[in-house]
Amino acid sequence: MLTYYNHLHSDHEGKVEMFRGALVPCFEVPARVDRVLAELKKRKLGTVLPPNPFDDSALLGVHSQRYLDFLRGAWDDWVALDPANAKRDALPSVWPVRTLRSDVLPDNFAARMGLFSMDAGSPLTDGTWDAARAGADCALSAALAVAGGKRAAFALTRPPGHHAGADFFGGYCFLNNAALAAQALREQGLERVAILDIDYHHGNGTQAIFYERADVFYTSIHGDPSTEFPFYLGYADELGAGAGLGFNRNWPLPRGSGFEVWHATLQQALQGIAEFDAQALVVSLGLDTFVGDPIAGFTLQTRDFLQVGADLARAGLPTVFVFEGGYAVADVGVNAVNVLQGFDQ
Ligand code: Q9C
Ligand code: ZN
Repeated sequence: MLTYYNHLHSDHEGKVEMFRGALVPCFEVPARVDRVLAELKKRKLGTVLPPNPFDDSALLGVHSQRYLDFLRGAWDDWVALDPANAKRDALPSVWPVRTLRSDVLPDNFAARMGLFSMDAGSPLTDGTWDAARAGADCALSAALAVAGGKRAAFALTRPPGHHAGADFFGGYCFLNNAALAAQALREQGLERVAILDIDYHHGNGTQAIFYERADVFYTSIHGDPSTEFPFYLGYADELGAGAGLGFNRNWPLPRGSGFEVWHATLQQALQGIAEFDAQALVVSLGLDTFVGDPIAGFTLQTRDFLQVGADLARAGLPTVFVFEGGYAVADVGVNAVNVLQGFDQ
């Protein structure tokens, strides 16, 4: 498995996230990717390369200019408020919900943080832009490798991406790596691209980015948003809109679901991808479906991930894997590489 490894991922290292009214240590930590890299090397599963650099303009097919301008400058703006902020993560605290305006662009930093975010669980730090930006390069590099004829490639990066929308961060995500990969495949001439999201959480950002498009089919298996993050998207009745009607399919499963039901659901999602007649596949590879995950509720076992990889290979499509969630740090390396090895065999 050709892997593009984000060598700058550890520049993004949040200290705390808001959880049930308290600031708690971050779950989304650099060790997650370190574990996957160590396991890839241990099993000698192909070449590991740094990403190729892409121009910022490559992000504009997915993200808005004003969001990118905000994100690039946010840390310096935060520290400019108070030099003591250099030692603190930036978190939002106010949001433009219904009846408030999201077309304005306040000067106030807290107001801009809220305008461009969806939760207070995603700390923005000194290295967030550099890490996320290099992660986008990994996703674009993997997409170009696959468009150029590679059977598969893996973007090994953090922070993750699938909760990030065209103009907001949240759910630990800042730039939507899977969406960038899908858009790059389209721009390389692949006419129909499917995104299969198997992270425990619904990829609200990815869904929203492609919701009105017929050329990118988004399908996701995830914890029922009625009880699970991101709560406000990911229901079964979200089928796409406008030209995109029929090109979005969600498979919410109750908290506590195990591999038997999850695996049967995967076959249904793959059938949708086959019916769409996809020419390439992007997999949002979250490993937080694992039984030991501290913030999720499915019960997949380590061995199950080998089977998942084998099932994905049977789709027979050029495939870009993008690393998303998975917070059982001691197991995330073995679980992720099991998917990739199951795919390669
Ligand atoms: N403190 C991804 O897996 N907060 N994001 C959960 C636990 C949000 C997860 C509360 C979870 C987002 C990419
Ligand atoms: Zn997740």
